[in-house]
Amino acid sequence: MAKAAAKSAKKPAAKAAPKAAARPAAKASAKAASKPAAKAAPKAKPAKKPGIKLSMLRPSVNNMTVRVFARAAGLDPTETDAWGHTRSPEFLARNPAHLTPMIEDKGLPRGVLWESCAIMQYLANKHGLDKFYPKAPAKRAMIDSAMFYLVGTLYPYVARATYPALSFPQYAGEVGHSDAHPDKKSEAQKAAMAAIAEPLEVFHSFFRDGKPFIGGNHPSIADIRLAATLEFLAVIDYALPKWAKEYMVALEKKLGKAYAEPAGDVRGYIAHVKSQAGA
Ligand SMILES: N[C@@H](CCC(=O)N[C@@H](CS)C(=O)NCC(=O)O)C(=O)O
Repeated sequence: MAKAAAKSAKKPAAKAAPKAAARPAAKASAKAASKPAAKAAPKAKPAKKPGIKLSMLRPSVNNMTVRVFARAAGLDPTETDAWGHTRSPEFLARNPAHLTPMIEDKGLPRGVLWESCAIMQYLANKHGLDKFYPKAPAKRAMIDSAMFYLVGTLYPYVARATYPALSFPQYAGEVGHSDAHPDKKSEAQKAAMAAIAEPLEVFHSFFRDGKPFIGGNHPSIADIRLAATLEFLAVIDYALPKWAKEYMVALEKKLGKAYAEPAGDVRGYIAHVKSQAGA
């Protein structure tokens, strides 16, 4: 992954000043002056969800998944860019898998957690975010099935098809990682690209099953995981089916800035590698 792209990623916009500061002070009425001031009960503030500490890499869709979820769920992530640090002794001491996204949380037995889907499941469980991860066992099982199917089947195809174009390291034991002839590597990449269509259709026909999202009318954590994954396909100009394009637009519309901001980092990186390839 190019450092330049990671560095050039935009900073989150400065937070708007709290509303209360902008309000004019309430005028003291004559009535209030004559009565002993009954103290107004302080307005109950909606409980603020605690922020999360997230180590991440901006160009990665695995990371984008958790970055989108954290924002959409109002978890106010404090993000640390782990670019160039994932294999440092300090990082490895906490996370021997050297993988991001990684959250830190005192409640966890080992203090940290990696794997995008496990992180979303944990945070949804911890904060009761049933909207993103339904509690009902059968509904929840469908979300889990969609996510495991994505990580176990769709993502490896997406990685084999896109990583060469993204200049990401490929997995040991695969043609793309070997010293095979470039023609063989290109053949393997094309085969992976062709294989994407089948699992993609399964998400549409089976998991969505006529609903706007896998989660129904509201996007679930499986939807965030799927849409983020599909972002990578732009690097190979993959011709997404119409439903998938509309699905991604609908998800972004529903989640707004929570989706657009982390997606902007991935899209920025893709634009960067494409411009390098065209140069
Ligand atoms: N299945 C994992 C994949 C995580 C992953 O592959 N992370 C990569 C970035 S895309 C990483 O952190 N690599 C850094 C390294 O291996 O040192 C997930 O969904 O979180």
